[in-house]
Amino acid sequence: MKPARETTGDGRFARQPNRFTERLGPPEPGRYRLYASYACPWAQRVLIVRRLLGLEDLLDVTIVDPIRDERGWRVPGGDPEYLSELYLASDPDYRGRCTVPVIWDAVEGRIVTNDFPRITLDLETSWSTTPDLYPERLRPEIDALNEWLYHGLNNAVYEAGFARSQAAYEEAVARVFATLDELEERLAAGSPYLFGDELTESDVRAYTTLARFDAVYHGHFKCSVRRLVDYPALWAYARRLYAIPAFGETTDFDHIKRHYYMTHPDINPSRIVPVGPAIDWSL
Ligand SMILES: N[C@@H](CCC(=O)N[C@@H](CS)C(=O)NCC(=O)O)C(=O)O
Repeated sequence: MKPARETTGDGRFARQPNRFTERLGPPEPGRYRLYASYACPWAQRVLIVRRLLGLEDLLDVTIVDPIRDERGWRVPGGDPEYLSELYLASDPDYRGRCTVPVIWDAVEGRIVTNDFPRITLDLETSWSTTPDLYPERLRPEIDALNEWLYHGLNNAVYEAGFARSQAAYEEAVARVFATLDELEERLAAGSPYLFGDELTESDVRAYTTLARFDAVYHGHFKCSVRRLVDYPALWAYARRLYAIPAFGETTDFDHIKRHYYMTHPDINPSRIVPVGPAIDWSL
């Protein structure tokens, strides 16, 4: 993290805006490449949706090395060597963090988008609607739930972990657990997914944070009031999603743990990666 630029006066983490926000055009084989990390919850969303929609032949993927150093994400195989080269090729004045997920246009030789909340929605509406992960009749409700999930869970765990004051940390943690409590209640009513029997974009967004919760957010980001496994309905829901290949096969706990524990030296200066937790994700 780059705390100085993204920390407010009262110690809150304020995420940088997304620099590249162009909408994705229609698919063209060989043209677009996704750069993603298995460690990153925002990038895993795109990996899940790509797989659910069967877009493997339309959207190429490069998985970056999970360990980031001061030069940022490294690309195994070395073309380019660092993700930052793509950012600078697209905008030589770019000074922000060079983040995944990002979509590269190989025809024009530039980044189209690193606007993570928009990428999956574009794939779901312009690339394939089978299955329909963003059904038109549910869009207002999905959008509202996604906003709530972002502020209460997806981004709130980062706000807890990257807080630079006790007050900012405590406020974020309270939001995280209020959100988990409410999700537990919603799922305890008996539906398999957040919108009943239909798997939607909201499930993808909830999942990538839940999958990391006990492995890294509980310890590394100090979201330690309760664990995911302490919530019966939520834990069953997370495992139900994990059992779907698009979710389970893009979940790499080794990348997740090594990335978080080895890449934020101000939070974990020893860079030692915990051995546990021993959790059985099978149904
Ligand atoms: N694009 C968003 C979210 C994506 C994001 O934060 N990705 C992280 C990984 S989870 C990343 O690539 N970080 C690179 C860095 O901090 O240098 C942002 O700029 O904050």
